[in-house]
Amino acid sequence: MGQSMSIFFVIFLLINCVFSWKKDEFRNCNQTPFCKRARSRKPGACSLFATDISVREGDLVAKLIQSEKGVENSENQEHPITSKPLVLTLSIYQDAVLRLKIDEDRSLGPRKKRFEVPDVILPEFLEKRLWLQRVKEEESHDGSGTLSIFYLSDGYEGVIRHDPFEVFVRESGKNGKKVLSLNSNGLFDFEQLKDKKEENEDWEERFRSHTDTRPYGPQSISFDVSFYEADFVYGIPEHATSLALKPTRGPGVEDSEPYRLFNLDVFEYLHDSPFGLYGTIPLMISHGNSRGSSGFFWLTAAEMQIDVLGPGWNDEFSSVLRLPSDQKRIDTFWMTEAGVVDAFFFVGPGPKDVVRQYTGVTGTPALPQLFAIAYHQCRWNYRDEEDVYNVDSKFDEHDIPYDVLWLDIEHTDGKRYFTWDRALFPNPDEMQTKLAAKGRHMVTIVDPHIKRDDSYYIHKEASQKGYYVKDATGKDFDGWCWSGSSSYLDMLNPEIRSWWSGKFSFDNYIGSTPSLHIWNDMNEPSVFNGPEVSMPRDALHYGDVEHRELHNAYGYYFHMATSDGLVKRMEGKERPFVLSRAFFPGSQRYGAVWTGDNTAEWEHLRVSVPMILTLSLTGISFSGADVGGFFGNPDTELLVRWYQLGAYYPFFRGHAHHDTKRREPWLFGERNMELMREAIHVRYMLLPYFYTLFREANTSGIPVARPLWMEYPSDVNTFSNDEAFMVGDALLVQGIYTERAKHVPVYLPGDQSWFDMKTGAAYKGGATHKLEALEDSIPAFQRAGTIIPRKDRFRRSTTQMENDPYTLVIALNSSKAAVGELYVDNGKSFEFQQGAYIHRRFKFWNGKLTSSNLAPLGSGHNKFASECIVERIILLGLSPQPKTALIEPANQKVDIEWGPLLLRGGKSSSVLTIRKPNVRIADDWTIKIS
Ligand code: NBV
Repeated sequence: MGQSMSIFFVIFLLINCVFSWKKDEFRNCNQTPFCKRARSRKPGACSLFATDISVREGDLVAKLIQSEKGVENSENQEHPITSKPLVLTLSIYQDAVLRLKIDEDRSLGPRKKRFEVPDVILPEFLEKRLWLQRVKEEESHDGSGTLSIFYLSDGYEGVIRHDPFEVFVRESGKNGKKVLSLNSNGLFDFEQLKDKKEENEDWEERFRSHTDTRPYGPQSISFDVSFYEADFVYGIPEHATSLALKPTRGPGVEDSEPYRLFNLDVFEYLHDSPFGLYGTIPLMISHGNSRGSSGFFWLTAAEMQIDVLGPGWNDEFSSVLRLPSDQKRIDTFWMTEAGVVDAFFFVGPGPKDVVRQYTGVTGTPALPQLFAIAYHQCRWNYRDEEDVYNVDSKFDEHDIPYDVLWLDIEHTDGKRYFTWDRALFPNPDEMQTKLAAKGRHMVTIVDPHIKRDDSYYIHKEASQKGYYVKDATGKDFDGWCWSGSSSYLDMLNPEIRSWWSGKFSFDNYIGSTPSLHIWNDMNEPSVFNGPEVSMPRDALHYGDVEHRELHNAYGYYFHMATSDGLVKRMEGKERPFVLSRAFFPGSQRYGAVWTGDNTAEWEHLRVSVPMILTLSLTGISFSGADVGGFFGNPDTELLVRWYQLGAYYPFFRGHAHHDTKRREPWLFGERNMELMREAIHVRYMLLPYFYTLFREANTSGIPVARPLWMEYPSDVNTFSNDEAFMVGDALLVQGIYTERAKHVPVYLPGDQSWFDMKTGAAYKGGATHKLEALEDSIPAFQRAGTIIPRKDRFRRSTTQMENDPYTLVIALNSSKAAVGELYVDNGKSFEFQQGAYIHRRFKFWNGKLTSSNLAPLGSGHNKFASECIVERIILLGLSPQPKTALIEPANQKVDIEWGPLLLRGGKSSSVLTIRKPNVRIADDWTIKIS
């Protein structure tokens, strides 16, 4: 490292270590020209009308033209509107999805095509397009003019109002209620690309010491979207804030920033802020008691800012706007710097329907390998091989299972990824092999900044091949990051992605073995000396795409190429595991994400839940937060509570900054270690249930961790509850977020009972219970009417649990019935896609527990075999005490036991335990209790 470089680093680190979140480093809306302009627009300002409406090749096509009044009005303004028409296209798809595109009319010759994000929408989705047959015209009943109406699905129709134009979905029929609409408040604006004719501020923008050129002038788009019958809106990660989004404008809202969607590496982020963090998903979901849910998704990769408009925000304009007064609604305002309108309307009507509709467009989450959903141990940094062996053996010594040990940036030779610091890690393959012998895996970090060092093979090849992102002058973009002077691969280019993925082959990545997986950090991308710690907006990508158009998708492409690399190196035989910090719609297909650099504070523990639930709602099911908090030293109680909560995160990893004290579970005394071990044990015990849920997410998009209202959509008490969450449909978990808590209130929804997971004690649904806060666990309840499969024997890692027997926990509802599922495959390969799995349905009804097949019969099935048996069945909520249990039809008798499950917090109940029925999970069977 050169001297100047070292000085730069020291200064950078000092600045970052001394201060927390540096507000001034990041732009607010006022400092962001497109956001400032858009926010100053008044409702009703849009004077575009739809004309030339026709059906072309199964789509509705129209022109949007500026009315004469609109052109006149705008001439006196700072940015007069161009009067060139825009082209609007509406397409309909199966499952009631309406897609709206609006772009410039290319036949009128703008010199550049605006960027449309490729590689996100599934090809299968495009095949679901329906041929729009007929458009009928009618006069609206509320006097708002002519409407063109078309069939969307049974129950819904799409509508375009002509003047001023508005697009909406409504329930079928003349007076059908609106579900979602765009431009009802007349805020639509579309800045068309321009050629530089005169000198003015259009051609560049400045922030602090940075100037970004704007060769095409301002090119932003903004519009309002309304969600009808909505009580709350959710989604649009990533922000550290509540699950139900708070209004950012309107009466009573002081000076709030809009929710910003701009992938940024934010140092020490705050725990309650609309500020943009590492990833972006422009999907908003509404939910309300009267109708249910709907969703709106805008596919653009440019910076976006979204206002949630509080009630009464547009009161003074109500006479200009023709909004239905008989329907409650939430208005929102979407602004983006560039791109096109490519928006999707999802009608729901249930929350799960919206998630299914959205993941139908962008893909369902990949099914991870089994090891990846177990516990991960990370730290910046495990120093050397000795440290690794030591940590690994301590887990065994203390009987704590773990599956993956992680190596952060210091394991490399000078932050040259794919290399090893050979002084610290002389035998990386041997190290991995030794861990693999215990069934454990390792993860190394691979960041996108490539050290500009001619002796580094990746850089040498990349620069020779011209694979780097270019700066505005056409030279390789050069920025500072961990590796010093660095360049960034242009991951938009498929050829470069393919080259990159080849770098993970065992021949290329020396010292890697099949048990090594990958962590992508800093892929926003983070550039220490760039504007807002990222890349200049005028940097250039493949196909002359400006970075401003692509920014939010950069990390997505990097994640994609890395994940493809792991698939390739194993010749398609194993599922990849790649954790990414940046994300975008579709990231769920490539691996897990985590919530970045949180802090060891109680409020960060609390906000981890809404952050994970928001990701879950927007397709990213496999996510977690750093357990313990990345920055700072958690006190022991906080650390223990974090393990107890983290055990239920879909992605469960302990991680810490290098300046923090070591915090492996055995460093806090016997009792605290026991508590952390117990928390990790709970996760291992529940792995069969979690894995079944990951498979459900993989087939349907329905996430593993769910807001309560996803399971109880008509219970208003759940709508803004983001302290508790569901794991699947059977488990409710309530975190404890305060120090030395004596009591914890837990709201249990529904009219059925809930059973304390530890004691089996029953609690009434539809009530808030004030529970004693116990040291040994956080409250977790099984819903009556469900069956949870578990594996209760503790091993070193998941691999060693493969042949272990199962426990089934049956929680009976008031009809003395329950159902549940179990999904099992080899936990590793893609063969499940050809049907190599076991999928069972368990049903308890009328005193009988039956196991039946849920997998489709036919080719490929039965290719996965398992000898695993059920060794124990626990029945909660049974009375009176039964006398016998018989396996039918042979009527073979099995041992039963009646007694308390466990005494805790003064409550316990008697449960029935059926011992050693030893029926195989792969078989059909019935056990009768009487
Ligand atoms: O690679 C070092 C860290 C990593 O441990 C952390 O998890 C990332 O979010 N990384 C950020 C860069 C430095 C952060 C101060």
